[in-house]
This record gives sequence, C-alpha cells and structure tokens, in this order.
Amino acid sequence: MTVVPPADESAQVAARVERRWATMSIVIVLLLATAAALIGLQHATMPQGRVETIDAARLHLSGEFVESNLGTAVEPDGSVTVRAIGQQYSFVPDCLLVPTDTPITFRATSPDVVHGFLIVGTNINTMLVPGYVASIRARFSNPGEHLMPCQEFCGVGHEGMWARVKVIDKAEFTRLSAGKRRMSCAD
Ligand SMILES: [Cu+2]
Repeated sequence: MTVVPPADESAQVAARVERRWATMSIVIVLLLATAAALIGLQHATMPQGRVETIDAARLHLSGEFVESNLGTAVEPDGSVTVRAIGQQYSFVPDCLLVPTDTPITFRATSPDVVHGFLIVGTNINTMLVPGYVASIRARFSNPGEHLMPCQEFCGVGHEGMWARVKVIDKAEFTRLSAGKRRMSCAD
C-alpha cells in the first residue's frame, strides 16, 4: 500500500475537476453548434412561414387592393388595418391616417415595380414587391406626422414619390371614423 502525499492527492482532485468542466464546456459548444446547424438547414429547405402573393396586374379590378378599399379601416375588434398601394410615382392614399395606442396593420403592395415603404421615425421599413403583399404590425404612442418616402429607386420620378402618415389622438380618431368605411387624412 502506498501512501499518497496530501499535495499529490489535491493535484489529482484538481485534475479530475478540470477534466469534468472541460468536458461540460465542449458538450455545451457541440450542443449549440448542432442547434445552429439544424436551424440553418430548416431555413434553407423550408419556405418562409408567411408569404402572401397577389396578382399585380389585376389589383385595380378586384380584391383587397381596389381603390375603394384603400385607406384606414377599423376592424370589429377595434384594431386598425391600413391598405395602400405604391406605384410609379405615388402612394395611394397619399396620406395615411392612424390613431394612437391602437394595434395597426399596414398592408401594401405594388402594381408595377419594386417600391419602398418606410415610415420615418419608426422601425417600419419594407419593400413593396409586385406580386406580394407586405404586411407590418405597428403601434404609435404619440400623435404627429411622419414622412413616408419611397426608399427603393423605382424610376425617373422616384424622388417625388412620398406620402405622409398622420397619427391622431385615439379619441379624435374614434369620433372621425364613426360611420365611415375607409378613411385617409382627407376625412
Ligand atoms: Cu417608388
């Protein structure tokens, strides 16, 4: 029987503990790498969760984006849907009216080329691609006016293509919207 000197014994304990922790770190790194690889594979092989398509050539004839259906609509649950079209070289409507403190869904598309949908002072920024519907949820806490320029070069009239978003107090919006099917700043 050999008697292990105390110093040697503690060195062995330290080595064992170090090995255990090193193994655990490697396992964690491998786990994360596997998760990242699987998620990457899933994204590469599956279609995006939400892609809405629409016939760009027939927008004006029927369906959600006919002119009479554009603008701000109050939904039965009190939320607000704003439908708009970006076209060479304007937005319809050219001023979007929305209330404060209300869940808002912007739905927009383009009948001709790619345009941009950007509301200055917010993080709302997307492309309007012909054939696809862009849908963005938003909520405004303060009344005010935001510029909404087209931020994708869309042709010779691009720099003149912009609209406005007018955010008004919820109470005033409720008063204005009574009995109206669709609204814009002109109402
Ligand atoms: Cu444009």
